[in-house]
Amino acid sequence: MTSPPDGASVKTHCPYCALQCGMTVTARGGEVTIAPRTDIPANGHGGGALCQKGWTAGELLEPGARLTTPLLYGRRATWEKALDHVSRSLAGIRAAHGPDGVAVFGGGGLTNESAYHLGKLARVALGTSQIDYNGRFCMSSAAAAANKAFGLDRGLPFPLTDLAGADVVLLAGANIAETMPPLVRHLGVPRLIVVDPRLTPTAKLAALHLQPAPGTDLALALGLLHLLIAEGGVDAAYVAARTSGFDAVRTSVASWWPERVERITGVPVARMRSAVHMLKNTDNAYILTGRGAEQHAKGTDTVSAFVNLALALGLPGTPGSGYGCLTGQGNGQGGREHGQKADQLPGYRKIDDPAARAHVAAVWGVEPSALPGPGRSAQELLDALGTAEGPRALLLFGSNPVVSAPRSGTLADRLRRLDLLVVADVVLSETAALADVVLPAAQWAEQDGTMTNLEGRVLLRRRAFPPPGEVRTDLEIIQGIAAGLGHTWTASPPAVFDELRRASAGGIADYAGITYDRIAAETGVFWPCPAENHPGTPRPFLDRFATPDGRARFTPVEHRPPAEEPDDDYPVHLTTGRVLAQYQSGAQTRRVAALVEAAPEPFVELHPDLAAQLGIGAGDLVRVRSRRGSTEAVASITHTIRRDTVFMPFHWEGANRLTNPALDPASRMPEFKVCAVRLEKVA
Ligand SMILES: Nc1nc2c(c(=O)[nH]1)N[C@H]1C(S)=C(S)[C@@H](COP(=O)(O)OP(=O)(O)OC[C@H]3O[C@@H](n4cnc5c(=O)[nH]c(N)nc54)[C@H](O)[C@@H]3O)O[C@H]1N2
Ligand SMILES: Nc1nc2c(c(=O)[nH]1)N[C@H]1C(S)=C(S)[C@@H](COP(=O)(O)OP(=O)(O)OC[C@H]3O[C@@H](n4cnc5c(=O)[nH]c(N)nc54)[C@H](O)[C@@H]3O)O[C@H]1N2
Ligand code: SF4
Ligand SMILES: [Mo]
Repeated sequence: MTSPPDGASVKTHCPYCALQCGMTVTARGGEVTIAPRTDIPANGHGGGALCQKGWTAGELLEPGARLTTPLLYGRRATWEKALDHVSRSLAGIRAAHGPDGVAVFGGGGLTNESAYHLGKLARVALGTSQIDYNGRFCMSSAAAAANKAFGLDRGLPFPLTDLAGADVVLLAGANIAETMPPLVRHLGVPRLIVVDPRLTPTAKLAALHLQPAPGTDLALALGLLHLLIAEGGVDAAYVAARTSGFDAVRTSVASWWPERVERITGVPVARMRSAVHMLKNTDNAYILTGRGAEQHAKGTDTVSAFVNLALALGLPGTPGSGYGCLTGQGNGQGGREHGQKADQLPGYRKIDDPAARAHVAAVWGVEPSALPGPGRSAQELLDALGTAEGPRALLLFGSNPVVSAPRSGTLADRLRRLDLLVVADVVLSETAALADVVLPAAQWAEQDGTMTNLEGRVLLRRRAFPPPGEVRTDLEIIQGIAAGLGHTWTASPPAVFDELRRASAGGIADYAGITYDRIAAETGVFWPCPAENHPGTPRPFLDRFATPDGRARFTPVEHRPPAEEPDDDYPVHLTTGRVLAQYQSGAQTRRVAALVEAAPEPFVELHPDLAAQLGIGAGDLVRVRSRRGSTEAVASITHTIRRDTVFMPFHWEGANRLTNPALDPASRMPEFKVCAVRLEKVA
């Protein structure tokens, strides 16, 4: 890969979230300047915005915080030595335990090319079924519900710019003012309905705030649909023409009368009625879900309940309205399409579909029978590591599960029990610090590749300058590991992308017609795009849904309580999430000075009444304990949270020692958003 000359400005995209705001990166004599692009719609209606994380992203590129050489058992090593150790260990583990003795874990921040090659590394070079990725912790419940309802999972099945025409937007469990600030600009002046147990900065913008107890959105959505039906607000013509299964859903919500829902959720009936009135009295409404509604052991059913509401209102596939999931990670959308998921092959194909296996095997030049079947989901995979039946080795790219996985207190022990842990990362994350072999990876502005943002728009990240030290790109690292296993693969992003296009051709997420040149010329191309003369598909559901009969499916679902409810020992709900200035496990943002200044330390948000009851004052150090572990955090006392609930961000190691790994049966999503805790002031 060549780099542009010193001082040249390169058009690329932000290293962080799924909005993938456009930015120009200019390096002059080692100084990096970042500016927002105006040609990329994501940056806000009219263009030009970045959040604080985006503005300060240049600091990530400074060598100080970076890994610059491979580490072998904590010592600097050459690539040759490190890769030689990896291939010899892998050979031994495979000989002793079979191909499933080796596991691979990927990330939704990797480029499409890297995610695709990581899947191929697992299925072809290692022959293992044991691959999954952190997207399982992210939008997997929304994906499962969208696949059921629409036959296709594209976070937003419409361009962001459509939201400018919205009159009413219901945001269920999304705090976009902190997690995707430029998205707020897309909303024009709609009337917002925000569903969140906290009065977040987003809820403060809302015309109506519904403040349910964590883990009760499903009951709330059933209650809203009950009211909509009772008030004659169902779009009967749409339901007849474009959907199937409404009768069963109508019957199933009949017993969800509003007073019952108020008892479960704590949301007053009058507020539910207001929400229904706002939604039914407009032709331009959107329902959008975020992690607050989704990260539950019933997340899939909860999203199905919101989709049912959207379908009854006639929103999906109707111009000027819709349902969407706000995908989170930079390549959270593309990362779930190209084969790093346990049950998937490239193009969003199913790994147990014989036709899908035949197509992908032909592209990979292997027999379909040589491809492994589905493996364990992320949390089940992490739980199996180091056990008698589980994998003995893990290759981990682009995730920091020691901080971000639920019940994280036991994970470090399991990782230590492995025969081999290899981590490819940009920095020495908490997880990398436990690795036998650490491989220094290039990051966003140092490598070319494509990213698919939350709209399903395939974008191009460009290399602005070469990586420091001996750092290699993920594709080069995968190439090196594959070579040790006897495979000669390219590490050239366009060449890998061309292969991905062929592997995805004819699949649900069809990239066959997308090229780097086209993306650059058109500022992104929406999938599916089956041919180079195909315009791409910004709104896939306008004429029909991707189900066999073209109709969207209503799914009857029932409310149930969270896996763990407060009791005498653990009397308070804990919910977790994000703050504006930190990103995810914090591996990157805890190394950026301005962001550390803005959000320096772990805290726990609690209501003044609860604080008074527990004798806790603002700024006190508090021990928070659950059945799985305990951690300490500074008390932040605020009226914006329910009395029965506390909130902790998960950007620091600690919050996830408390969380409950109860899994959703369909998506295998852990219940990050609700568990039971008790709090005490640290003396
Ligand atoms: N600043 C920042 N931005 C980010 C990220 C980041 O780490 N930091 N990460 C990116 C990623 S990967 C993702 S997935 C997105 C996530 O984006 P969001 O979904 O907006 O983020 P969260 O803070 O996880 O959750 C949103 C809200 O859910 C609420 N909530 C908690 N429990 C419940 C519940 O039971 N029901 C409801 N309705 N709400 C509940 C929380 O109070 C919180 O305000 O953000 C992306 N953008
Ligand atoms: N309690 C609680 N836990 C949660 C959540 C929650 O709401 N509450 N949210 C969940 C969600 S939605 C998500 S998405 C996960 C995310 O959690 P993680 O998977 O831990 O995500 P990151 O912290 O983004 O980790 C990405 C890692 O990859 C590295 N990296 C960055 N760029 C590259 C690259 O190009 N190549 C390589 N090889 N490495 C790179 C970064 O330095 C970092 O160490 O956390 C989940 N955990
Ligand atoms: S909103 Fe997301 S993509 Fe945009 S600058 Fe902030 S972190 Fe980057
Ligand atoms: Mo996420």
